[in-house]
Amino acid sequence: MMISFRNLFKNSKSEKDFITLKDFLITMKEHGVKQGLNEKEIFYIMNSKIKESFAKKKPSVCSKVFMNFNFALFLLILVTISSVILNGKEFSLNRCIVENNYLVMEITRPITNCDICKNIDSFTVLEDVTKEEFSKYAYLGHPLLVRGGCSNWTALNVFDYDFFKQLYTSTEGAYRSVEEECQFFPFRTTFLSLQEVFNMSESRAKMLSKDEETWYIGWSNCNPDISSVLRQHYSKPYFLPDDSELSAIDWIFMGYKGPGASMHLDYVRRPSWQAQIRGRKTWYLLPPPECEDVCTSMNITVHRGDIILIDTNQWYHTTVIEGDEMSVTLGSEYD
Ligand SMILES: O=C(O)CCC(=O)C(=O)O
Ligand SMILES: [Fe+2]
Repeated sequence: MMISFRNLFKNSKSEKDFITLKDFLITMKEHGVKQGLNEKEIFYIMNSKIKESFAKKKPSVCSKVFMNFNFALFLLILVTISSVILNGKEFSLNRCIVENNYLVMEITRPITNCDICKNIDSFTVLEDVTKEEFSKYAYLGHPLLVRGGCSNWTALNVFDYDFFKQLYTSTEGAYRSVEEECQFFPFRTTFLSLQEVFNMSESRAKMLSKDEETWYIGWSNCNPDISSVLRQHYSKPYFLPDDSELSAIDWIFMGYKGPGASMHLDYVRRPSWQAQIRGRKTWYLLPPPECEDVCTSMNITVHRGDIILIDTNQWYHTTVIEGDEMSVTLGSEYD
């Protein structure tokens, strides 16, 4: 029988420690970014703080075994992070602490409360929803779709490849901020940066010939100059609670037909919304393994003008771009 780390510690007090470790890493990262530190500096401080906190703990007889596990976990995280750095791969502290490292993600995530899918087997689809109605669903963790939720945004007519290319090439420091503070997801392409995406041939960028290789990429924006332009064309989704803040970071995913993001779980603080600005995208969700008895997998196709809302920390998700039109989405987290 296979015993996973999670099964081993399910319902034990270690679950609490996983939450603490996750919160600790996220808080450290946020403080570092605010203070203008780069990723390597944040990583260095994180390491020394974690070491410090382990050193301060006085091992009691009954907690020795558990502390050994914590130390092993710490080593595992360090080894994994170091190997990612040594391999020269992108290591980012924004959306995922260690990108695409499912083992680290899996062992550090808290056990899901399976109420997120109790008695539901598909997305809850809302239309013309009021703020008051939406508030009944906002924090249940059920996957939601608000049909036409962004249909009045000017972004629908403005955001496209040329718009983003022009914005990023004409804004001082915009590419640098993606490299240094934000995150770039090449997915299945060989692009190394957003700048490379905007340097591809016109024919591939617009898929003008059938011979062109399809592409799909994503990035986050944390550049205030870019944000202020983007925000002239969209706003916080109208149905979100008044006290819910619009996060400073926007996520943009763009590209053509075929597989999008591969199946993953995110490592962020809050649930996410994503507005479909152009094209069509299908989302496939899987519940976390501990909820398999209660929950089912589900999928939905999001059309231009719709907004999808998912707690991507709890639902494993993957995406597929449908049709021949370019898919453009803009999203953020909500609280
Ligand atoms: O839009 C996509 O293709 C993936 C988005 C995603 O993984 C997310 O928003 O968490
Ligand atoms: Fe995700």
